[in-house]
Amino acid sequence: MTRAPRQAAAAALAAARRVIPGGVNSPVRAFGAVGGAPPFLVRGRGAELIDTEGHSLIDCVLAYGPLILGHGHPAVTRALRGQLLRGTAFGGPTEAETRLAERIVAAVPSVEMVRLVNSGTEATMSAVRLARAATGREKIVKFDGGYHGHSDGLLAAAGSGVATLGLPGSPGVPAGTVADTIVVPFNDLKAVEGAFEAQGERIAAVLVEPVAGNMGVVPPRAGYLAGLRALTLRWGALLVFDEVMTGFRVAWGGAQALFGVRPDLTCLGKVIGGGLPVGAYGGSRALMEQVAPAGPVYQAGTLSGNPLAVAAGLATLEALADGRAYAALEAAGARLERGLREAAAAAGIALTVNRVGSMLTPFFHPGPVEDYAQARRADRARFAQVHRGWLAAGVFWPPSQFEAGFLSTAHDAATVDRVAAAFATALGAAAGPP
Ligand code: HOZ
Repeated sequence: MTRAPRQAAAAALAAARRVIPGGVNSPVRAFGAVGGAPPFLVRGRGAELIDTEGHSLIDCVLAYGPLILGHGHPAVTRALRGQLLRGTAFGGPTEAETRLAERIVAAVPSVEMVRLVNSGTEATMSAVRLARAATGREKIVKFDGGYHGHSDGLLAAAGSGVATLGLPGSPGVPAGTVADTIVVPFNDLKAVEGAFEAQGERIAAVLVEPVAGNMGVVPPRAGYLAGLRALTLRWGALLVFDEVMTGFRVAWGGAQALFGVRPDLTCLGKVIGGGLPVGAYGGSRALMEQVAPAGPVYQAGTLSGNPLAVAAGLATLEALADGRAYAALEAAGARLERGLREAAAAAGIALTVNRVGSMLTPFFHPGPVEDYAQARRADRARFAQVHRGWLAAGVFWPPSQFEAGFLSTAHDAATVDRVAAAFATALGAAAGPP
């Protein structure tokens, strides 16, 4: 594929930087970890994105996960168009909110009631508040490299953009706020046991991405999630699954359906909004009825349950509900994993591909990659070099070692093979020292 020089993107980034911090509205998008300017995007269709320079890109970012059906899926577009004509915000309840909640309750094993919010960040911070209120305890256990949005208490040792920028945390977060956050390594039950032995009576909840997705994809070891369930039950703490990334992505019903472990609270986002801003948290009736106005735990939002977001989310879940999409997503993910492995083997480069269904991360590391410390040992200079080659060959992959790549139902076998072939080309070009 011959590609025009990326001058327009550089100019667009320079213009954006004059009025937006770093030129982007979410840090990873600035391409700081891989170099160069990000493509400025104009439109998407299926698995394809078009940038301002007219380049066609295979989209493996998919808005960082929401677009499980690809861009412009007819059912989602139809639902959005219909809702657009009826109104975009009402400040009062709609029946569609109940239908989306019913869908979520029917699908997610541990959820009996659910509250819609506007983002994953809101979902996790609200779930933490509820966990603290329900237990009367203050401390939260989270995992090194786990990312749960940008609320103060959860920015300790965080993944995603915090990891990408190599930040220890964030100025502006009061020391007292993170003092109640206990950070332990992911996939290490002994470390969690140690935290409970040290301060078990004070721990309100363990907050975990059941498949870590913000240190790159790191699946749970066999028995790990069940072990967290047993420990939290033993100590009277709540288990909170942050399924913002995995919910309706790795399986209908999320990671808790896939791994057969029921948390007390579940945070959702991304796929349940079909590409519009949304989040949700849910759990047992007894817990959720503590949320205002049913109970005293306050949480609110002007645009919560927004009709457009709900319409896109409902249309997306309806398209996924028969479960057939998950078989196709698994096949596409397995095909890409195989393609990446074969390309690396042919180039003689050590590669570990971590994957659960249609979310995956290549680490230039002999492996295993089972926690954030191991993810950090991957060769990020080579990742950056390959990322540049991938982009030059027409593949839009998340510009960070610590983000997940995604596939959608619009990524057919030929498209997946093009992503793998572009990876092989990029690897060949990057075979020398990075
Ligand atoms: N933290 C988000 C995904 N892990 C990044 C989203 C974005 O930059 O758009």
